[in-house]
Amino acid sequence: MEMKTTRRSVLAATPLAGTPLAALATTASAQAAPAVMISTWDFGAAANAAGVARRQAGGSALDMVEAGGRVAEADESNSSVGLGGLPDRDGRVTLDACIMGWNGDIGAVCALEDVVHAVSVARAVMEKTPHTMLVGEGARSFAVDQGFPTQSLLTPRAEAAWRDWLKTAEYAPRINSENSDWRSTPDFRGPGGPGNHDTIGLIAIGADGHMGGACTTSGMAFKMRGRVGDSPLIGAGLYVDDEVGGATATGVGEDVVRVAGSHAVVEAMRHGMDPTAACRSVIERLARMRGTKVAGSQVALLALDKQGRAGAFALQPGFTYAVTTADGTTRIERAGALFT
Ligand code: SD4
Repeated sequence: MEMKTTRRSVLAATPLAGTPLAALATTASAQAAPAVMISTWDFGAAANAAGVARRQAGGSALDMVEAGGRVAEADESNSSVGLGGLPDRDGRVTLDACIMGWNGDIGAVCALEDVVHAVSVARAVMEKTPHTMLVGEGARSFAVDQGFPTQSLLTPRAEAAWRDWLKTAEYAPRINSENSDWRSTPDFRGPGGPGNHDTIGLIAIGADGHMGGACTTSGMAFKMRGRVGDSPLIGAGLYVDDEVGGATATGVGEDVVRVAGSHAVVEAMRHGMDPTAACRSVIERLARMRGTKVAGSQVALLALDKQGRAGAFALQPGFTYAVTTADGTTRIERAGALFT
């Protein structure tokens, strides 16, 4: 089935008079046709297309999110997932990923090197080992044993960006930097451009009605060697509960971990909030906890409930996400934000 993508700015950041923290509410997603797949950023449209194609062939939610994650991982122009991801300070690309099924099956890899499809390695950890997470050299050895091909993940463009970064070697994550930071051509600037990619988190409802999710990333650009963010951590970068729904996160992983962001969103939905309200409640909790320490950080949370309602909320404006229905129609939505 042909995939249709339409752009719809559902939310716009509007300051509330006299309020330093301007928050937005959304009802648009709740009124839309039920979604079967959501993923972070505009780039999620291509991932969702691959995922929903799997669903239309009878695939499970795990099949959908793995297929979607692989699209992002294989895309060299994507600077924060898989091949072409920006490296750590030592110039090494290290991948974090996790996957979670409807029945609590989980698998994850951290600091995986030389293997493009970290999400598939995470799935193999889940399905073929007695464990839930493998890291570093152990993760790489396992992947090789499983037949995953190896290659350098550092593309010439990512290496050039790293060498440029080394001139100042300042480490200060910038808001939504993955959308525009190091890309030099106009095509890579701003939401909606073909280079508008980021860490990808995906939640899906499979042909069998069960839910699943995945998250895959090369992590924060120029991170310290050995640093692990939220993305491979079940409960932080991803959580799925088949009775309720699933959630995923993007942005500064350290801040997502502090509030166990994705799990907190799912629990808020369990207690009756719709996905947007649930995401907003956790963003507000983070802001209360950290105050000015998160004033310059981006954290975005994205959720899909069991009814197919999608929603998101972020600390800062600029977070977009892709929502796809069973017929393959995708819309890009813009999340509300706490700060303006
Ligand atoms: C991390 N959350 O490693 C990831 C990075 C990310 O957009 O999402 N960047 O902290």
